[in-house]
Amino acid sequence: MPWAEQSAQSFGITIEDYLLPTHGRIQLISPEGALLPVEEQGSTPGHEYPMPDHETLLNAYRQLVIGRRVNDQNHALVRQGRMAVYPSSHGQEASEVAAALCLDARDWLFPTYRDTVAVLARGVAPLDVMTSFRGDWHCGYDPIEHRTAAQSTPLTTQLLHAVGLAQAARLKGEDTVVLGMVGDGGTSEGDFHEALNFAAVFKLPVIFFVQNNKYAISVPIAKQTAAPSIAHKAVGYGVAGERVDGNDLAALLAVLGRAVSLCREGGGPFLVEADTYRMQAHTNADDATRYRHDEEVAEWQHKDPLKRMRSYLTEANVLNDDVETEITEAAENVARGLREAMSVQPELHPLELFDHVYTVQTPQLAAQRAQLAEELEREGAGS
Ligand SMILES: Cc1ncc(C[n+]2csc(CCOP(=O)(O)OP(=O)(O)O)c2C)c(N)n1
Ligand SMILES: [Mg+2]
Repeated sequence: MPWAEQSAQSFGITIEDYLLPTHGRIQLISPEGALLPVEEQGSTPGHEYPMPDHETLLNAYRQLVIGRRVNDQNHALVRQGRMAVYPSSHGQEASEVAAALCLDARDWLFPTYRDTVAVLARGVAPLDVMTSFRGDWHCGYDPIEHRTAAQSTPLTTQLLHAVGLAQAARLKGEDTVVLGMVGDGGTSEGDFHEALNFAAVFKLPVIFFVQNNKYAISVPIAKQTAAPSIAHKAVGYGVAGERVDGNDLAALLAVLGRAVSLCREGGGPFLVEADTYRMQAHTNADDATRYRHDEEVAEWQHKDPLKRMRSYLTEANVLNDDVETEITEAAENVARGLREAMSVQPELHPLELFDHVYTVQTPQLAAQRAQLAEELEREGAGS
């Protein structure tokens, strides 16, 4: 029996009900921080998700606070001219943190340029993550050591790499789960469809995690797709899709956690769409006021993932002033480290730009390298 039918049967539902996302989306905690009654969680048969335990939530909340602080610190460093570019995930931190924490050390994460907070939550040192955004080096960490690919700027290429890695891991007999991150705009790329189809046909343990933050730079989601939701796209490939409140850390951990378990047991791939919002401009090169209204941003302010989790954990007596102070101090330490490191000018070697692009350099690159070497020498001679 095909694997999806088997999973559907284990939940006591039809294959269609298994592959299609729940009606609406999964949400466990209200924007005010209250645990929602089961009938308001958006769950339908086979799409029920238990609440993660307090220890898991507190650990994730800590990453959320650090992630928000790093987002805001980096935003400031760019404005001060100390960093080249920073695509902030302010407002999306719950999705970022959950993407990393649902995985084990043996798994692999494939992030985009927006997913710095996920890479941090995966355990990569903050300064190493920021190296590429400063323009100092292609990638500041060792992808193999952290089982976290370099953050991808070419849209959606990372999903093909994610699928390829999952296939390779299977051939090696490993039980690795791979999570590939992508934005709403990225789902319009051919690579998205190819990656999903390949993963589905070969039943690979890949989670396609789409952060639908409503915009691809200035292009709104309504101009991106006519599908009822991005999660609905999964069914066309025979992949199970789920839609989750992307600002609800508890719901994200529950949905992604189950997707990881099912993938590990051979029930993958999965597509999870997080319903979230980009609170700041696309990058420092973008003026968001030119294509969206303040009222829309204010509406999402109300759904802030951090405030929601803080309220819930405080009400549950898991978080108190002492714990909150300790977490805030940890976040401040990370921010201070970033500020100090970005105030020092590293000595860079421009010619290194050409290294590691290809194993064997193309004649064109060799010529460009020679040209730059000559220009640098001339400059040096003149100074
Ligand atoms: C292949 C490719 N085409 C175009 C671009 C330019 N580009 C950079 S970000 C972006 C928008 C992507 O939007 P989305 O996938 O929703 O991610 P978000 O930035 O919202 O996180 C575009 C078109 C690119 N980086 N790569
Ligand atoms: Mg987007």
